[in-house]
Amino acid sequence: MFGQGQGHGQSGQGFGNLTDEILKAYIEQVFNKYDLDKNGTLDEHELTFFFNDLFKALNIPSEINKQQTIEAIKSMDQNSDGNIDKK
Ligand SMILES: [Ca+2]
Repeated sequence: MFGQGQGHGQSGQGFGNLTDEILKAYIEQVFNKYDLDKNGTLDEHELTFFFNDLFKALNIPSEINKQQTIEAIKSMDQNSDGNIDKK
């Protein structure tokens, strides 16, 4: 059929991996910046800083408080320990 070699370029499917790598690097940066006590998880205090910086970056004129952060953690927290783990 068509040449098998055509699928081995850096375009096409490779882009998905690239995006994943960028996302991982971004998460790593976020953790390095906001994990203030460097324990590998973001607690509600650290995440409040993260969300408020995110809103600023997105030009959303609102602030999140600690209670709202706790609610957000509940929806993201996979092992229910009150922290967001680096994945
Ligand atoms: Ca932490």
